[in-house]
Order: sequence, then C-alpha cells, then structure tokens
Amino acid sequence: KLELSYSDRAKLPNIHPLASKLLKVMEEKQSNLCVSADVTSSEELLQLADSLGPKICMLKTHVDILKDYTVAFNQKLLALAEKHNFLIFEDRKFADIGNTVKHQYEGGLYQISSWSHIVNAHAVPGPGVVKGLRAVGKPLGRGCLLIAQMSSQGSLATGEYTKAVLKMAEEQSDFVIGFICGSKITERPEFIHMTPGVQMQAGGDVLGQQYTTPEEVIHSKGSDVIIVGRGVLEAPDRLKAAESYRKSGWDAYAKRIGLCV
Ligand code: UP6
Repeated sequence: KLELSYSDRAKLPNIHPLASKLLKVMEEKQSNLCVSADVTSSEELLQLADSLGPKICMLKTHVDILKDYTVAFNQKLLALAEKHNFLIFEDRKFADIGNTVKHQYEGGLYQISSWSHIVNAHAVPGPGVVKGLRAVGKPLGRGCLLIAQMSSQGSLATGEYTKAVLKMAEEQSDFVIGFICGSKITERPEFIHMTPGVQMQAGGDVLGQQYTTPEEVIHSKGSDVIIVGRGVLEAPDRLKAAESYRKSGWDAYAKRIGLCV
C-alpha cells in the first residue's frame, strides 16, 4: 500500500496550518532535511542559515548555547527563514509544569515564542506542559512537537511511555503537530515525524548519541524529517554535505511513496 505524499498530506482537512506549511515547503524544496545548527556563535549560525537555507525545510537551534546572543539575532534569523523559505525550530525541550513553561516560552532572555515557529516538549509533566505552551503559542500560530523517543543510548522514552505521548498529542492536536521519534509511531498522516541521530554512516559518539542513516530513517522507519547536526557541521564542506543529506533523505522518501527518481 502506497502512502500519501507530503503535498497530499498538506491538503488534509484536519491538518494544523503549520504542519501544512511545513509539508508544502518540503515538497517545494524537495527537502526533508532539518539542519541542527549547534554552533556557539550567532554570526556563524546566521551564516549557516544563509548558506544552507536553500537546502533545508527547517533549521533547528539551541539558542541557549550561543555565547553572544542578542535580541537582534532573532530578527536576523527570521529574515533568513523568510528569504529561504524554511521554518525555525528551537529545540528547547520544555519539561516543567504549565505555568513555568509558559514563562520560559514567552519571556526570559530569549522570548522564544516571538521567533521560533516550532518548539518541543517532554511529556513527563503530563498534559499541562502542552496546555502552558499552547496558551502562548496558539494565538501566534505556533506548533509543538512532543518527544516520543530519543536517539540516545539507554533512553527511557520507549514502549508504554511512547504510546502515552501519542495519546497526549491526539488530545491536543490543535497545537501538537508531531513528534521527535526514531520511527513512525502513528499512521495518522496529519502528524509529522522528525528524527535526530542521523549520519551517513550508522554509529555513535562517546556520549551516547546513536546514528542511523537517512535511508533507514525515512524509508525503513517511516519518519518524515531527518535532523542532522554534526554530519553537516563537521564536514569539510558544509554546503556539499547538506546537499548530500538532502538528496539521500529525498530519494528515500521518493522510494517510500513509490515515486520514480
Ligand atoms: N537531539 C538528539 N536526540 C534526541 C533529541 N534531540 O540528538 O533524541 C538533538 C541534539 C542535537 C541534535 O540536542 O542538537 O539533535 C543532534 O545532533 P548531532 O547530529 O550532531 O548528533
């Protein structure tokens, strides 16, 4: 049985507008690549966004690892997202009670809700974490991914926990647009599956990260978006590396849905 294409899914009647937008961008740019811009200088991050922008559907940030963060940075990043037509995903991994995450999302130094289209959260606190984020993000048209599984060795997010995360997402699908996961966890086509821990060769790092290939993630595991950090950042030519991840991810998708390439 062949699956719906990204563009078919973008047109589903019950799809969240932000998920629809992402799927359209993916189809237009023929990219299911999200680059994880894990660098510590704002200028380097902005340069990355500008040079890799044409290759990606999304740029993932960890804004709290920047050593020289300023408010101007947000505006510059947003302008680049518009220029190159990609979405911004701040990988904040919220994990507190609703009232606290509300403040962490809207306020503080980073004011994440004002510039990041997508954020993510752990389900550990229960549905209140999503309710808190939704109170801030929904009026702004933002969306959230729930962390259903993790790529790191010994992760506790498995089995029944993963199922409970899916249920939480289904109950708040007006704000939850999908998952961070290792493989597809639901057949519902309106949810987006995004997978970190991706490199061209399977393996890992010394701190428990585990890598799977783009082909495996998209074609065999049925995920939608590959998230790649060091596979691109540590390559001798980052643009060339991003293009090869884009192509691998796209070819694996084309194969999955039965498109000829
Ligand atoms: N990330 C994971 N695994 C998860 C969730 N998030 O690796 O389960 C994030 C990391 C990092 C990126 O915080 O920013 O994805 C992966 O980077 P890498 O490709 O350099 O390993």
